[in-house]
Amino acid sequence: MDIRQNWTKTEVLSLFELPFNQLMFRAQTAHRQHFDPSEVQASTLMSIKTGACPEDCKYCPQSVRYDTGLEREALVALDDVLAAAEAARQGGATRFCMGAAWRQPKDRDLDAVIAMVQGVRDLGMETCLTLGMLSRGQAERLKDAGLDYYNHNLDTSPEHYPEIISTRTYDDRLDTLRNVREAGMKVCCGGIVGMGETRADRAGLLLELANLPEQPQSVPINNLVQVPGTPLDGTAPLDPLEFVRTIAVARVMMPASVVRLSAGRTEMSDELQALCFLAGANSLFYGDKLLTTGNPEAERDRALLERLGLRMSTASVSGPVSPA
Ligand code: SAM
Ligand code: DTB
Ligand code: SF4
Repeated sequence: MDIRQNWTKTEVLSLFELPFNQLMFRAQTAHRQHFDPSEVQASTLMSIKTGACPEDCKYCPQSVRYDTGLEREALVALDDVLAAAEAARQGGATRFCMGAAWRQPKDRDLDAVIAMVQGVRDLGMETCLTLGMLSRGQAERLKDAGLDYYNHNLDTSPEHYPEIISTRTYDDRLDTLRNVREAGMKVCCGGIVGMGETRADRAGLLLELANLPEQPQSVPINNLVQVPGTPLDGTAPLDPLEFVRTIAVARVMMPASVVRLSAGRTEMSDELQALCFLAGANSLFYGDKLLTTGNPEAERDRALLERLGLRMSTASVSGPVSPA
């Protein structure tokens, strides 16, 4: 297998520095060794508990510390979750991802969330949760309930991290990822770019992800959605071609992982998204909303995929396939 988990920062930076066409070729080559390059996996997100989060993540509209005008909502009722999941399934999504603005779930919260996981599974969809930190016991409860994926992002490089979040450490995040992994669930773990970080920080994030004891099965790359009221609103936007490079380097370093073109697509042209797919992205969030902010309308995404000759996978993305 060509999966390496001993990358050095120098190597990662040299990937970023490749001439654009060379980098795209490397990414395409890696992509085709593990996946059908015409297939894209679609996940739909739902916020099951919104706002009033005690953490201070500077990008996030849901932190209680920033006045973003967001209305807080208690845990959503099971029937509403299942109705949204069924609509997502009918629209073509294969995975339903439920997010809660918690630092860490309370054990009694998990009872309600587990009923949601079981209900969504019964619809025939893959399930994903993102609830904040998890203890080993909580991870095991979710695994036993049949949860497929747990999303917990590293967000940025260890060096840049203290600029972004002070209420939980990088090591806290690594602990949660270990708990999820050791409980036997699939890990969805990525980060955010466009937060004023340097290229070395983007390289540092990808280095951490690729060198984890097991590479995450799913790697969401988010472009910061700037929300008025959050400290990062007004940050100078990232050069779009640097965003494409970040996707391509992620693809080269984590060739067997599904790389998701995640938040920030509303602000992207079709052409930029096409470059991201060319760079090896093979998943997206599908549906008019992310958690609290907008996402391209499903109709626009269907049209984009059709224009590009890409198809949504009907199960989890298949791979590996022989090069086309
Ligand atoms: N509270 C849980 C946590 O932080 O782990 C789960 C929900 S949290 C909203 C999930 C992820 O969304 C964050 O880790 C972050 O990477 C991403 N996110 C939040 N706000 C964002 C924004 N404005 N732009 C891009 N990504 C964002
Ligand atoms: C991830 O990496 N991106 C998603 C999902 N995992 C949970 C969340 C994006 C949130 C964007 C801001 C919002 O809509 O609140
Ligand atoms: Fe809370 Fe998650 Fe937002 Fe951080 S990213 S403030 S933990 S909801």
